[in-house]
Amino acid sequence: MSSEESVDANETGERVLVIIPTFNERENLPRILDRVRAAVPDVHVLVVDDGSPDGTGLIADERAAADDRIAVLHRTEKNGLGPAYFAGFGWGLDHGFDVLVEMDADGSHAPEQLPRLLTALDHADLVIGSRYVPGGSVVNWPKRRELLSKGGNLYSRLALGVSVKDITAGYRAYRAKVIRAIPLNEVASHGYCFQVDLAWRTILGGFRVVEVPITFTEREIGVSKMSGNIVREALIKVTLWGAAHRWQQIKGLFSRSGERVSR
Ligand SMILES: Nc1nc2c(ncn2[C@@H]2O[C@H](COP(=O)(O)OP(=O)(O)OP(=O)(O)O)[C@@H](O)[C@H]2O)c(=O)[nH]1
Ligand SMILES: [Mg+2]
Repeated sequence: MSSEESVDANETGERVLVIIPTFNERENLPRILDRVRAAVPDVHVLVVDDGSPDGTGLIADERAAADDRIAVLHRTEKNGLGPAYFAGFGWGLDHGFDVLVEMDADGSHAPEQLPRLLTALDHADLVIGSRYVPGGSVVNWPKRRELLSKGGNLYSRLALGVSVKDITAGYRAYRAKVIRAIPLNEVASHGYCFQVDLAWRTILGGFRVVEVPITFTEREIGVSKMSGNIVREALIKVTLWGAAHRWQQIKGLFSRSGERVSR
């Protein structure tokens, strides 16, 4: 699709782009694309493939050739989830979309629940598909993985002082204006902590964040890209952001009391 082409609006009048990052998802990609088409027929899809050695990019090209609402962004090497999404966001903004959705290729994020996220966007700038609000759930997760996720969320909530229950979640719908307001080139996070980074910047920017419950289902096919490095990066960065924020607050208190004294 070229930038001159118009973008069809969905039922709500918003032009929605679902961004699906892929690395070695050849079996999962056709399934997720079929499910998206069936559940939300009008949305556009952008597959962002990091040169998957298993040929996922070719499958994406075939699907794009057969469906003018599917496009593919090919990147030459595996460069992390954050940069893949940022490239997808840039493409979405360039092509005039109003809503940018993040969705995994492995079936963990049910396309059937996307209407729920899009409806909630009527009263929000970022909607997070949440496993940890009432009604949300996780299916087939090993205990260790669940503890890691819950621990990461609890730590982030405490360190940053935010109330979002699932700030690490990767099923999201952003209004384009939020992404436009965030200097993505300053978001250095490569691993999945870019999700925390973006939510944090969204909150600091004064945008409205809403969580809706989702059922998150562990991938059945393919290999997870989660690693110890990703967890370590998240832990260190969240701690630094929280400390920096508290420091700003403390400085603010001192300068306010200074003002009172000098008056
Ligand atoms: N383009 C691109 N996609 C990636 C990269 N790393 C992961 N992905 C994709 O991002 C999505 C999430 O990756 P997963 O490996 O499922 O990670 P996860 O869901 O956090 O971890 P699991 O719960 O263990 O599956 C999938 O669609 C992956 O193919 C990357 O470096 N580049
Ligand atoms: Mg996954």
